[in-house]
Amino acid sequence: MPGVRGPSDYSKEPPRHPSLYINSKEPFNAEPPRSALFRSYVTPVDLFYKRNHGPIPMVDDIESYSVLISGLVEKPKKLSVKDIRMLPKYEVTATLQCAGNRRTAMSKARKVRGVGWDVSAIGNAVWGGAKLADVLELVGIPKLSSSSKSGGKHVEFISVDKCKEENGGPYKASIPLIQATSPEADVLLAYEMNGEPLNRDHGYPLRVVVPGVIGARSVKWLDSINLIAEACQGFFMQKDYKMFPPSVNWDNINWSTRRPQMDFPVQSVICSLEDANAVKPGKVTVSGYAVSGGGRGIERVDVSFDGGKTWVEASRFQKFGIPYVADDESSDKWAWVLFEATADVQRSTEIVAKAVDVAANVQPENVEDIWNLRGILNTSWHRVQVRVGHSNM
Ligand SMILES: Nc1nc2c(c(=O)[nH]1)N[C@H]1C(S)=C(S)[C@@H](COP(=O)(O)O)O[C@H]1N2
Ligand SMILES: [Mo]
Repeated sequence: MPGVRGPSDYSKEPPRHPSLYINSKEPFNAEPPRSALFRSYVTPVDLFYKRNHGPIPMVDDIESYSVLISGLVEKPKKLSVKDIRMLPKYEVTATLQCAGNRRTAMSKARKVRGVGWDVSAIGNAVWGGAKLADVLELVGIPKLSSSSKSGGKHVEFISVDKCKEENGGPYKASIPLIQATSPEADVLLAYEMNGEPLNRDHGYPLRVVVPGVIGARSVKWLDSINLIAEACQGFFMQKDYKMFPPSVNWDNINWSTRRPQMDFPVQSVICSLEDANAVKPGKVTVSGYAVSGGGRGIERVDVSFDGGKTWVEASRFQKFGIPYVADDESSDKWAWVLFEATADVQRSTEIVAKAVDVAANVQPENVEDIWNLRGILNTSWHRVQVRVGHSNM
């Protein structure tokens, strides 16, 4: 494995920000406090959630690092970091969201299996790197191909981390070739995050970023790329990150009946309040994030200050001073929007948020209706309780 290797224990983990909430120490899974998310449109790297399945890989010698592209390609090739940096550089602002975001709330409805996450297994970053569509041209696959000449229809990304789900093998995932070779899909081999070289936690020296798709497909510490006829058969594609109906349990599950989850659905979360809060009577301003998969913009965010009986429309924004218009050229199509709404609150109540994307998809009202045994894609209306105290607060 040229240049990058996956350790077999946790003795060489990188330093991390002390304010992260740690959901699991080994492998390291952590998310920032809610307040870190709505404070800035671009999430600082040290506060960006970290989702791992094994010890963090290390680079001993960046000069010897290369990515091998092989499989069903006419011209297999090894690419060094230099080769990749020689391609045109793109900066894509994209929100990465773990499919397990808000799992803890789903497990309160009924038990689910998986790492518990509050609402911050999500972050928005400016990813810098080469487009995968340009990289694949170097091995003879033209733009907008759904099949290579030798029958490759999927692009598999293989890492070097040692994951117990893969019996000590590396993390891997794939996307369809048509998405990989479409310049519009903005799939990157990224070497920068927020203008700095990637750090170890987020995939140094090179990671895949698949905008609009659950985080699980954005493979970190890329070692090789494989052109294959069928989707990747790895654990994380076939035995995890699939959405099942509420009737499926661990006794009757048949993994092969479902497709690997790709795009995520419309989501919104209030980040300025915790699940339960005490406030003084008067004006309450709530803020948070809203995002949808597949590059669909956010058409509207509705906020209710009375448990969902009546709604006000929140204001939406991305970049300072530029009005957000869903699907307009001026907006970042792969990125979240932040929202804000204010109301006069005199009584204890439940505050609720729900977003609508440009395809008019709406978040489901209740978590029970979308419960699934792996606890993925909890996009139910986000609710927080506020207790209003009139004296001695
Ligand atoms: N090699 C590798 N890539 C990986 C993972 C992993 O464990 N190993 N986790 C995936 C999952 S489930 C998510 S949500 C994102 C998290 O990326 P981040 O840690 O940069 O936030 O990385 C994805 N890529
Ligand atoms: Mo994830």
